[in-house]
Amino acid sequence: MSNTKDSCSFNQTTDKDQQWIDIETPYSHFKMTLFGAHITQFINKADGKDRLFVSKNARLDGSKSIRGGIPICWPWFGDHTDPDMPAHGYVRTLQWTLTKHTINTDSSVTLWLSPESSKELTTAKGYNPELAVELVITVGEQLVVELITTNNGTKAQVYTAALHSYFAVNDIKQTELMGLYGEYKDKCQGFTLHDTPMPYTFSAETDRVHLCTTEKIMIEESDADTFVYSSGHDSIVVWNPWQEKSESMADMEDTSYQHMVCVETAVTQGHTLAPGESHHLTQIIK
Ligand code: TA6
Repeated sequence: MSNTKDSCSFNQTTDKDQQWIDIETPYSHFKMTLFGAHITQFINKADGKDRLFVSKNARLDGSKSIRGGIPICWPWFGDHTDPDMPAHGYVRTLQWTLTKHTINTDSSVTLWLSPESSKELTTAKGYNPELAVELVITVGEQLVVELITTNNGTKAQVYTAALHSYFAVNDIKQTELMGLYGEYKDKCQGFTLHDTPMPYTFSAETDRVHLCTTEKIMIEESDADTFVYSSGHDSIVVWNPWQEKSESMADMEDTSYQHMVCVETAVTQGHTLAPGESHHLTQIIK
C-alpha cells in the first residue's frame, strides 16, 4: 500500500515475511518493520546522517529482536524476576498492526500501531491482559516516538518500559553525552550508585540507569550532533557493550560497539497506573 501527498510518501512492503514501512518527508527518511514495531532508520535530510545504528549482523528474520534501531521494551525493562521470562518484555518480538496512518498538512506522517491483533500476544510469556500498549510515531523534521500504556483492569498495575534507542556515532571514544546529572545505578558494578561523570565520555563497557528526568541530551559528535528529548520517564539508560561483550553477541560485529551508544528514555523504577489510567513515555530525536 502506498500513498503520496504534500511531498510525503508512505509505502508498505513485504520482504522475507517482514512487513516494512518506508516514509519519506521533505525533511527525513524513515523505515520500520511491524515485527516488534521496530524503527530501524531515521535520516535527517539536512545532513544525510542516519541517527540510528543497526548492527550489520542484526537478525531481520523475526527470530529475535533486531539489534539496533529502537526496540520497544514493555511491560518490563531489563531482566524479569522470573528467569523464564524474556528480557525487556514480550512485545519487541511480536507482530504489531498498523491501525492508522495520516499524512499531515505540515508534511509529517503519523502512525498508530498496536500488538493487540497479534496471534502470539495472549500466549506470550508474561502476558498481562490488564495492560494495553499503543505506539504513536510522527515522522517529520524530527522523530517523535510515543509509547502509551493503559490499565484496562480493575486494580492498580505497575509497569516499566524503555524506548531502547541505539544511536549511531562515528567513534565512541570521541563521543560525549551532555545533559545527564545526579546519580546512576551501575549494572557493571552490581547496580551500586555513582555520580554522573563530567565530561561524559566512554572508555569501557557502560551500562547505567541514570535516576534523572533530564529532558534533553546531546550526543556530541564531530559532524552532526544528535539531540534526544524525553518525557514521561523516570530514568535514562546509557549502554555500550564495548569489545568483549560485542564479541560474545552473534548479532553484533566485534568492533561495532565503536559506532553506537544506547540512550534510552525509560521507566525503570516502576510507574503505577490506576484502573483506566494511561501513561505516555516519549522520545523525540533530532
Ligand atoms: O539497556 C541496557 C541493557 O539492559 C543491557 O544490560 C543489555 O542487556 C542491553 O539492554 C541489551 O539487551 P538485549 O536483551 O537486547 O540484548
